[in-house]
Amino acid sequence: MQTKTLDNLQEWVDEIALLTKPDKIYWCNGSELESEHINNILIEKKVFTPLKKKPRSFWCTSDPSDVARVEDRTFICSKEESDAGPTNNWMDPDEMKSILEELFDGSMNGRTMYVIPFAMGVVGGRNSKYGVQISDSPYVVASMRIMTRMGEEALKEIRKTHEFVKALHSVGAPLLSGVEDVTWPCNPNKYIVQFPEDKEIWSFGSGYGGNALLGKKCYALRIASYLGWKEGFLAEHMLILKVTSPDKIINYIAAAFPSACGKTNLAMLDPALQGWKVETIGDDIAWLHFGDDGRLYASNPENGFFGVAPGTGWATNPNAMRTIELGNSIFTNVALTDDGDVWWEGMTEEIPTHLTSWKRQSWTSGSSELSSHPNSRFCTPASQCPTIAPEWENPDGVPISAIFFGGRRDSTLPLVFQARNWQHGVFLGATLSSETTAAATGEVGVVRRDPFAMLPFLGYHAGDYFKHWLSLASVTSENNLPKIFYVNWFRKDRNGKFLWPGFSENSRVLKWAIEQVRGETSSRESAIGLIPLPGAIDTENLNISPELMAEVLNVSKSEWENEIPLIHKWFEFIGDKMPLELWDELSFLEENIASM
Ligand code: OXD
Ligand code: MN
Repeated sequence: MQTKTLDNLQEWVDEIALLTKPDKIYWCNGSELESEHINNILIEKKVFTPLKKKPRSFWCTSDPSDVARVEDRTFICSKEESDAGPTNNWMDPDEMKSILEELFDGSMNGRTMYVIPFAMGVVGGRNSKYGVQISDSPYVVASMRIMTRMGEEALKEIRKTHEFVKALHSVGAPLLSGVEDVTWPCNPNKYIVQFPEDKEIWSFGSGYGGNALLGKKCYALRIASYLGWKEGFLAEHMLILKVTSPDKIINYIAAAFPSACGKTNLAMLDPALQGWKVETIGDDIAWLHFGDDGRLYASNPENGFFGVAPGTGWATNPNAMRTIELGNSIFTNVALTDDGDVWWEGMTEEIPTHLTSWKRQSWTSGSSELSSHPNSRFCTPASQCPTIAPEWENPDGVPISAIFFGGRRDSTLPLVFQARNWQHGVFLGATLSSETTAAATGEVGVVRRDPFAMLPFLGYHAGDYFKHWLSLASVTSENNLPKIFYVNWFRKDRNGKFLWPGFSENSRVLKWAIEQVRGETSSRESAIGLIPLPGAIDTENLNISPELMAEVLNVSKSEWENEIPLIHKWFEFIGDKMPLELWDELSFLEENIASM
């Protein structure tokens, strides 16, 4: 006999089939055989080009208009507008559903509708959650198999738990009979819609990962952040790493940086410092739950990495390179080499003389165009990463001792500083700012507030979210909570040159933060928080002068005088729900800067 949930699932699948009118329905089981079958469909349709140089790996290019997340087409349709807040697009859920129903009507005509059961987190884990994505894209099926735990096991758990998020996706390109398909069907009219109270996602018109792999941003961040608010956990845009110091003490660190600001690189860091070891737990999303001991434990709900390709190379992230060398990967919008491998800007020092560009055009070195789109991606299994920590699938997660917030700022924010306490740390998260990147459509390089690096991923009102963060201090003692740090790898000198070398040298900042966590204090109070004392950051074997270190750690009165009005404006934009505690923090900062 079928359980109620299975009936509900079947009912939902029937209802969506009636609406979208596919030619066929296929339930995914996640097997190897199925994967081969899906890949063969994609090869036959010329969507996938198998790589000669990497096993079970494929080159793929999108429609040039469908290359990034579409934030202006992303909606949080809570019942009340005041629950979506000023940082989200909102529409009344009934009104939105009627628009979507019209768009989805017949949208899968001529295509196969895939039913994709998946788990976020390990199947059966205490904090894991489940979903079923319906999609008309075999590219989505192949990618979901890498990025989530997809198939039979997840379905069994859905039968047991009676809980799943309904995640509906269509590329919005019905295929008329006799008409030849394009390699990347999509629709210029895009909608990425979350209904948090109904635990539903409706995504229309795009095949790009952040818009179409619904377990990732739509579920594990937007829907899960709302669930976290209601259920008492956090769903965050954070990497998770494990650091082992030379004395074999282990610390776990979570770090929130906006999209395309180096989370994957930090998560797989090869430390420049002798005797230090970094291992990877996750590179993009962390769910944080309180353990029985009152500490925060982080787990990575994903199963793969969907990393930005350009800038990932043997010099900057050798562990990501080793991960993809093992194959089983999908490369989208990068360049194809003449001998059947992939290449992108920043992969190797030597630039190939000839490539096929992401636009499928012949490309020669010296060309004024980039060979790969700046937001081109590799999609690869996390288990293949040589630095993956053995506990990355620990269902209860790992205890976090420090949280880093950071962005891409060419001035004002020093290389690193520490919050005085939890409330101050929440202020640092709430005021996080960064220059925009190619991960979303729109202008690149514009400074914007990106609170907790969650601006595009908040499933509810930003003011309520800040309150939720503040409230954690009343659940446990301050001592149990992670210490909070703010980092900026991207500060530049007057000539526009980066002041800090970054990448493996960032291990020096990790070391200082861990010393702070361990109470081996080497900092001083400044107007903005605790700053490393001169010489406290280990610069051994690094060719950097004390003067340059002072510049990269400088707190400039005039730069902060320019910054404070921007924070003011931001808090006013959040409106009545902006917590008073954070206004107090701003006043304190203002007084501190004034008296510098
Ligand atoms: C991502 C993003 O793809 O943040 O991780 O856009
Ligand atoms: Mn991300």
